This record gives sequence, structure tokens and C-alpha cells, in this order.
Amino acid sequence: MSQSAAPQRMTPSEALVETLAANGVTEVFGIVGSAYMDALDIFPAAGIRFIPVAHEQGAAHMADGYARASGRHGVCIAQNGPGITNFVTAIAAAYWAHSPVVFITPETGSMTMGLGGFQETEQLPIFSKITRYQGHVNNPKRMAEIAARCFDRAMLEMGPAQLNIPRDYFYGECNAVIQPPLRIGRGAGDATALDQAAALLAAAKFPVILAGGGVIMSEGCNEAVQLAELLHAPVANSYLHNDTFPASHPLWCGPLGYQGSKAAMKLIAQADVVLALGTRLGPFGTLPQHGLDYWPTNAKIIQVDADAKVLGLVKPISVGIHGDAKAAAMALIERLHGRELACLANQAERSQRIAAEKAAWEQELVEWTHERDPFSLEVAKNSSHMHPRQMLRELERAMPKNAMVSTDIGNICSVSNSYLRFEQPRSMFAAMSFGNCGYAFPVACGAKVAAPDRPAIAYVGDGAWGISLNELLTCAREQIGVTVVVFNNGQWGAEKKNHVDFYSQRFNAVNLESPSWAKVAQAFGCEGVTVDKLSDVGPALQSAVKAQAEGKCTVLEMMVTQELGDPFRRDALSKPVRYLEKYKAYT
Ligand SMILES: Cc1ncc(C[n+]2csc(CCOP(=O)(O)OP(=O)(O)O)c2C)c(N)n1
Ligand SMILES: [Mg+2]
Repeated sequence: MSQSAAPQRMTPSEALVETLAANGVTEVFGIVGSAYMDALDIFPAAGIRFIPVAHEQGAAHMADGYARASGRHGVCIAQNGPGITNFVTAIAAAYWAHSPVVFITPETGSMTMGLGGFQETEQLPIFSKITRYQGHVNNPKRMAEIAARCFDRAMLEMGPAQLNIPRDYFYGECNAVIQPPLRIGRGAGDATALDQAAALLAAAKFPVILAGGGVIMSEGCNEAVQLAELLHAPVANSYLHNDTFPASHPLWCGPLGYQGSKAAMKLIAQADVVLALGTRLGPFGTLPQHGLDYWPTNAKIIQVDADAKVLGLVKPISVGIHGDAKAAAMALIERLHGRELACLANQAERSQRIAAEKAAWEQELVEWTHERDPFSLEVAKNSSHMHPRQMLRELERAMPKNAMVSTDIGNICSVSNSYLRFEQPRSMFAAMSFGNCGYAFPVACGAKVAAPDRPAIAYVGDGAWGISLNELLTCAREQIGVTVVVFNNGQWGAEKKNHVDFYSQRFNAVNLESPSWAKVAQAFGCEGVTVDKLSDVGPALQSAVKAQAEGKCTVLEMMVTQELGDPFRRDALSKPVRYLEKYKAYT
């Protein structure tokens, strides 16, 4: 069958489906369409389950979640034209999450392209800036070759690859060879740079490791632990990558960035050498938080990343290593092993400092039961609903150890960053730098399909829920057992916070009237539970997780107050200025 060296006579549809099989594809997400029906017809014979969704954005998000949970390709397909344009937001999100998503985009037929026929749009320019590789089948005889390249490049370039196919090119015949996957190892990086990095680390008195998403993508978590233990260095997670280092480890100190750990911030502020391992040091990941401008501008920064273009891009660095995070960590361990390490002289003192900062932050979190700014105090005063922070703490307590949690964009989802701790990699799937509301739920669905034995939980604000809830249909129809925690605060809270801070509380389009989300879930054929007491939060989560084993999706609607945590981006807004008389009151 597949992977034979001799060319075989087959149709382009067969060449495509054989290429999927050769790449280990067992699930494809999408909405049925005439454009690719000839290929879809033979999916079952190739052992591929087609998972029909409610909206193509959901399909591409599911492919993203699938890829992030498994480390394998996530694949989606749709009808030419509108089905494909529905992919756009989710592909942009996958691009910034570095997910190896292969999205197959049948295009209008080659004989009518340019005539303004049905469902016609140029599908390559639309994705050109949010895709790592674009393969266009310019001749049906090249289907196997170009399809295989998309799978190879998605892995090589660590991001989405587009396979664009004029719809008439599924038909005909070709003599094709189904190539085995081409997986290129990256290696540890330049030996001289590694030597320099090792020298800096050996001389460091207070080294700190910042463990980024590259640690997970390279399967390098164990090596990160070994390196940290060798140096006895505290480890911070990069923003929204709380699963890069086990939270129970004494050297773990939590995430940097928005609503991150003060312990991590205070410790990295003291560093003389930072090893940024598998992180692009994205601009949002190190913004000042909690009033702390913690980035150690005088420290030597060693940055390791598999994408050479991000080295030194955002932060000045002393040493840049273009390499795989795991391999680089191993190479550094090798170079440091048995060597005199300056930082071991003060190991006991650093241990004490790490433990003290962690304890102080933990204590602060324990006491931080609600927000204390005047607006929050006012709206929570007469409310019978739960304080978001206390509700998040209860979720944290009840969270199964091997859970996968996806998080959306919103005020409460952001605050949850302080309460999400993981023991194993491939556990946290946040809407990364693209930051689209509506990310978390479909991503959790994809993760669950990829890892059916692990609990999958989505954290979603009630506003973002309106964007994504249609995929409850998919969960009910396909028996995808995920748990959705909807934070019902009756508002687009994160944006409302800007009205509070900058627009004198002139609330415009931020308050939400919604039906009972528990009843809506039930109407979709899912389970729905309204939770309004703190003591019910943990048990509700646990029974919903239990129901996942039966393929049941549960929506837990958390009734919370309208209080709001710190805003994401104080840096990006300024107080309104009005010159025209009619707008003078709007300052
Ligand atoms: C697709 C999309 N639309 C709009 C925004 C702007 N936005 C960012 S946060 C937010 C409010 C989120 O509200 P909700 O989901 O209810 O969560 P909350 O802030 O109330 O916790 C909005 C509208 C966005 N990030 N993505
Ligand atoms: Mg809300």
C-alpha cells in the first residue's frame, strides 16, 4: 500500500487520502462539501474519521487543539470559498500557537477560476501572512508530492500549512509515489554559542530559566527539569505556557506575564543570567504586571529557539542559540556536568529565597479573594454571586492532575492564569498571541479527540461563549466529552474594564443579557448545570469530568459577580481627548 517506492496508478483523491494515511492522520475536522466529496468518500477505507462540525472556524480550532494535545498534525477541510474563508480566524490563532495544522482548501475549478463563478475567491493571498507554508496543486499529477510537502513543512516550520487544490484536480489519474514523512531533526545549535552559554551559566550567581512553548514542542520537559536541578535554578513559565515545568517541583515558580506569579517576577528580576529556553520572548509575555517591571535589563540573556528569526527580536540578548529546546538543554547539561558552578556556592540561600517568594505569593493569593478597586467593590457589594477568584480557586482544587485546560480571552480567563498549575506537558491551551474570543471551547474539543483518556476542560467567558457555543452540536452529535466552564458575569468584562479605567464608566455595548446557559446546553443535547455556590464548584467539575468518559459534554455555568481584575493592556489605551463641542462631555 502506502510508502512503496514504485509509482502506482491512482486518482488524485486516492493520492491525497494515501498521503494523509502515510502521515498517520486518523481524524479530519470539517463541514461536508461537494468540492472534495470524491476524497471524503474513501476516508473510511483509509481509517480516517471525518468529524463534522457546526462552523468551519470550529474545525480549524479543533485541528489546532488536536495538534497541541498530541504533537501530531491537526487536519481540517472545507468547501471552497465560504467554507475556506471561515477558517481564517482559527488559522491565524494556530499560526501564533505554532500548531502544525494542515488545512486543506479545495478551490474553485481551474477552468472557471477568474470568471466570477460560484464560491470563488483567491484562497492563497488570504492566508499568506498566517501560514508557514502554502502548497498549491497546480497539476493533479502532483497531488501526492505537494500534499506530502504540506505535512512535512507544518512540522519543519512549526505552524499551519495550506494545501490548496482546484476542485477539478481531485479527478483524473496519476502515477504517484506516496513518500514517507520527512522529519528533519533540528539539533542543539551552534557549538560555539552553546559553549558561550555554558560559560555564562557556570559563572552565574543567580541563574533563572524561563521555560517556553518550545520546551513542550521539543518534548524537552524532563531535560528542562534536569538542567534546572543541575543549576538549582528557579524556573518561570513563559506567558500562557504554564505546562512547561511541573508545578509541584520546588524550583517551579509560576508564569510570567499578565496575571502571572509575583514569585516568578520577583525571582527573575534578581537574575544575573536568564536562560530563555524555547521562547520567542513575545512582547506581551514580559509586560509589567502587578505594578512590577521585572524584566532584568542588566542580566545576560541566553535565548534558545528553533526559529532563528525570533532570536534577539524582542529583547536584547547576549547569546542566541538556533536549536531545539530539548537538544540544547541536553547539550548545556553535558557542558555543565562536573564543572564548577558559581551558583552552587549560594545554593542554600537561593533555595530559601525561592521558597520564601513562592510562599509569599501563595499567601497573597489565599488572601486575594476578590478585587478591591472601587468599581469591583461596588458591583460585588449586594451580589449573591461568587467572587471570580474564589470560584477559580475551587476549580483549581478540584482539577484532575492530568487535565487539559483551554482558556479563552476575557477578564476571568486571564485571572485564571494564577490558578492553573500542571504536572505534565500538553496540558494548557490558551488563545495565544492572536487573542481571539471563541478559541477555548473548540480547541478543547480537538484536544479531547486527540487524547480521549484525559479530561478536557474549557474556560470561557459568557461573551466569548456566544461566539463558540455552536460546537455544542458537534459534541452532542459526535459524543465528544468535554467540560465547558462558562463564567457568567453578564458582561464583556475585559472590555468593560477599559470603560471603567478610561471612559468614566460610560458603558456602551458591554452588558450582556443571556438565556440560562445551562438550559441552552440541555437544548443542544448536552448536560447543563448552573452553579452559584462556592461549595458546589468542585463537585460540579468532578461529576462533569466523570461524564466525559461517557462522551457527555457538560456546560457548568458559573454565576459570578461583575468585579473585574487588572486590565490586560494599560499600555495600549490613553484617556480620551475631544476637541469638538458636541463630544466635550465624552472625556
Ligand atoms: C473575536 C474577538 N472579538 C472581540 C475581542 C475583544 N475582546 C477581548 S476580551 C473581550 C471581552 C470578553 O468577555 P467575556 O468572554 O464575557 O469574558 P469576561 O471578560 O467577561 O471574563 C472582548 C470583546 C476579541 N479579543 N476577540
Ligand atoms: Mg463575561
